[in-house]
Amino acid sequence: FMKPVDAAAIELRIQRLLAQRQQPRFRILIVDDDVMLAEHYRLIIEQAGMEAKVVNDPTKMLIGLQGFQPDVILLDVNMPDCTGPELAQIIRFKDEWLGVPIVYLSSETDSQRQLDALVKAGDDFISKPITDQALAVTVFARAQRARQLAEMMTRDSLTGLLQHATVKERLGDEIAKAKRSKQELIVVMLDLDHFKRVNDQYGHLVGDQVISSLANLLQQKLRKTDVIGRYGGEEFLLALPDCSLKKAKTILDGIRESFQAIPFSAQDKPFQCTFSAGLARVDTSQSADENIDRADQALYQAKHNGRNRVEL
Ligand code: GH3
Ligand code: MG
Ligand code: MG
Ligand code: MG
Repeated sequence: FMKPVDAAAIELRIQRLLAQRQQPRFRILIVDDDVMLAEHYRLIIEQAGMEAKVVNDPTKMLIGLQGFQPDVILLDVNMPDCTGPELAQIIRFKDEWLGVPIVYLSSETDSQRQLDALVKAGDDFISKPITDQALAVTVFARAQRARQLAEMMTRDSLTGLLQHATVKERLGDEIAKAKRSKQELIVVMLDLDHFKRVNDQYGHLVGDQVISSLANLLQQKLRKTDVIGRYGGEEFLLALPDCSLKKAKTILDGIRESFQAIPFSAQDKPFQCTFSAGLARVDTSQSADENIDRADQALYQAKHNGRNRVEL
């Protein structure tokens, strides 16, 4: 009864979409005890330009999840040893998988049992038979939505930079990487100078524009591998991998000079804005917080020494 996979047209469209957005391919975890069927789904999904991983033994699903980080889980309902809804409940217990959409794909036609499955855990129910094209498009749409939401959670809405918790997490990752590679890693705390005055004189909206401008400048001037986050209101946290203290100081001084040269204006009055920054070389035996703390102390020195400065 299996039709040949006919997804070439979708694949082209989806590949083009992905290329435009420059994001990694969507990852789909297929959990189904039927080996032939699971392979068929895998083929459809791979031909539509997504990555697929198959788990046939439901008790091995958690192992399948490890390291794969799926964007969508396609879950069979009726399996030996463990049912789909039972698996879905287990997945939902783990914080790290909380946001991953679970889509049942089953020939279960009893609508009460379909509802029971969704009430237990899960997000959607695809009833078979379904065309290859509809399956590919449904999975793709789900994955795209999940990525958008995940992206929204990690980004600050004003600047598009990583938000507080995410940038700290990423700093932790970079510290682990630096420990392995034995490369130097620099952490930077950056804070706008006398920013209360900007808000008081020109209003909060203008203040927001200044914050966005600095965020844009940081993204322009730093490398793709550098980590840039909005740590607090007008505070930024940076992690610069494979960088010496001396080089980081030169880079930050360059950004500092570019920033103070930006001609802001409000109420027909031109004004300038500056920031201070504190740098610290990461000690990989210390936690992210301890390293941030040392950058913060250097920032305090920069403020103390007159602002519009970068201190080590
Ligand atoms: P300092 O040079 O010592 O840092 O002086 P400061 O005035 O910048 O002092 P501080 O860092 O303590 O104050 C930060 C101010 O930034 C307070 C708050 O009104 C403002 N601020 C914080 N977040 C935002 C934001 O998202 N938008 C705007 N417009 N202002 C903000
Ligand atoms: Mg089955
Ligand atoms: Mg501040
Ligand atoms: Mg400030």
